[in-house]
Amino acid sequence: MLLLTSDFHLGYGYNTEREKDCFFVLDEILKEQTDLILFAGDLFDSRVPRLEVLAEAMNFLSKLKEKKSEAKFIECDKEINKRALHGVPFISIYGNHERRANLINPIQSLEKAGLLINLHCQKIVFELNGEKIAIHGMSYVPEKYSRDVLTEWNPKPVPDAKNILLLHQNIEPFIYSPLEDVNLKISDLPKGFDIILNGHIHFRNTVQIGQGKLLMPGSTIPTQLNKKESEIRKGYFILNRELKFKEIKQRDFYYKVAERKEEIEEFLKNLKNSELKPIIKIKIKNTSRLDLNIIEKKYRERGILIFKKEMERSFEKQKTEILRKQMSAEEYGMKLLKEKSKFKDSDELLNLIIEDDFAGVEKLLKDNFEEKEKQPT
Ligand SMILES: [Mn+2]
Repeated sequence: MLLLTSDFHLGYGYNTEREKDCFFVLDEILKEQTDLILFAGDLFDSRVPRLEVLAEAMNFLSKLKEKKSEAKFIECDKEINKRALHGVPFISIYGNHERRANLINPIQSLEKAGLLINLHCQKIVFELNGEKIAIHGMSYVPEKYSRDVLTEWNPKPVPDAKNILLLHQNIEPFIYSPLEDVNLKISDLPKGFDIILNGHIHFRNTVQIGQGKLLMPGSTIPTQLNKKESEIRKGYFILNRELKFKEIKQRDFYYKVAERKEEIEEFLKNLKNSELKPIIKIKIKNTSRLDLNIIEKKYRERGILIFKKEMERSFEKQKTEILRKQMSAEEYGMKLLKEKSKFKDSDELLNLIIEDDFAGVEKLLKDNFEEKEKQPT
């Protein structure tokens, strides 16, 4: 049996009421009798996850090593740490939330410890119950390069095998947010794969393409908190003879558009009780002037309340906001430093800061800013 999943976003909601929610999926998966786990990117919510979050991920991956799997390793077109094959192998690509150009990312760190296998324009082949399973994977590349990188790699299905391709990209018409770039179209996808498992898209979807399926399992917790996410339950896919979706433990999530205070209170009063406090997002129409603090205080035991005032914002401003949200602090810092200063070594400076290299930072800044003072006397 194969387990197909994506976008755990471990670490999402840190320091909020929801900070433990991202870990629900790990317990659920550990209860499954699976032979292989295929993961399509964004294991973490951040490129440099907190140690608390990393510890949960490592604990999960090492528990997989104690479980039984019938999958037998045949070959991989890169050298792998054989320890990663113990127990239930976790075959992964990294997503946009992990990618760190030219720096080791958290998925690659876990790979070094033999806790998972990461693919980037590579494939790995197993045998399971007399059938060959070939897993091909391309980790996230910036959208403007996605088609070129995929075309150049040109993955070919292995004959007489079940072929699964892991991706983490926008694929038109499936786009994470309408403000993001998209370069790949369904027609660009390579032919002959039984399943293309695509991460990045946080709402679940399945599309038949030719003989195969484009499968987007969605994130395992709601992160976008939009209407679409409120309509689709979270979970993962299991592939035995048939493909089956399994819902995981999660909070109910309601998305409500309202204008008047009475309308909001009516809605909140009539919510059905549930074991976990639900997430309630209320979008307030432009025209209303409400004291949301009062409503929040009165109903905070009913649910995790998120209010959003509908405002008129320019497309450009929205785009900047979205871009900002998707960038890590490091990417955003890099962008601002480049745009707003003439400091030529901004990339290096940020890398040194991220690496916590005190001496390096000091030297770089001294070399750049103290030159004038050092002139011969
Ligand atoms: Mn994601």
